[in-house]
Amino acid sequence: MSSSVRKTITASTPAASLLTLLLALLALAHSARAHFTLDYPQTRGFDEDIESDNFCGGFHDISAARAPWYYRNGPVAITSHHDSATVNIYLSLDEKPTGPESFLKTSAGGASIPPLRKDLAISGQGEFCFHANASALDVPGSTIADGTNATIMVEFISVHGHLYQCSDVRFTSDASVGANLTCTDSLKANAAAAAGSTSSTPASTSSGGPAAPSATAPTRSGGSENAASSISPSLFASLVAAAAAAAVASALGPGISCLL
Ligand SMILES: [Cu+2]
Repeated sequence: MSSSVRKTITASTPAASLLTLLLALLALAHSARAHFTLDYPQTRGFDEDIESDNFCGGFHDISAARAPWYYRNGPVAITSHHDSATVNIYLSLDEKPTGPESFLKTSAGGASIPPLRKDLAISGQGEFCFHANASALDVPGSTIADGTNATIMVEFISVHGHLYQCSDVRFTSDASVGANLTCTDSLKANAAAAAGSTSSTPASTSSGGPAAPSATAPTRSGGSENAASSISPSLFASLVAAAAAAAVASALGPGISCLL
């Protein structure tokens, strides 16, 4: 937080002191919230400041160790820090993807690669998990089998634009890999209907997924913001609405405030 902003809001009234406290808590909450994270399979890396880089959220190098991933219907788990978002899951079959185009076409032969999952509309903050079936993809000239190296890229579209995370994996046909995750495709009803009617979404109908209107995931927001909210929800809301919008935006820098 810049000193000029802090000075402006640190007037000597109790309300201003409370506002200062709230802004400090909000700054903490922001750093803990971080748009979205890829939780499984393991992300290449996460930096919220460069997560909008459409090549793996700014992490361009292959991970030292690939994670085994059940390619016939494996889980992809994220945590969303926004109330609503749309998720796409892409796949590259290149040994070393060189850019976002590696997730659209193979480098050898230029065959197009359909998305693993597309237009997954999610509602509510917290953990979400989707199944994806790479074995259902038709990619001429490429082998999709046990032992194939691949990279998964998750695109998360929210009020903060398009954000990306990648995971380097090695396909396994061992269904027990990742099976310890509780993975239910928690999509909004409208997204489920859309996915169900999209024949080009190969993985969407496996395990009866999209038709189940399991609606929204439970809201699990970060501890910092909960602490701030519990001071007084209505005061919190009005202070934030009146003053924090401008102050937090300028204090935290352009473009990235999870509260705006
Ligand atoms: Cu965000």
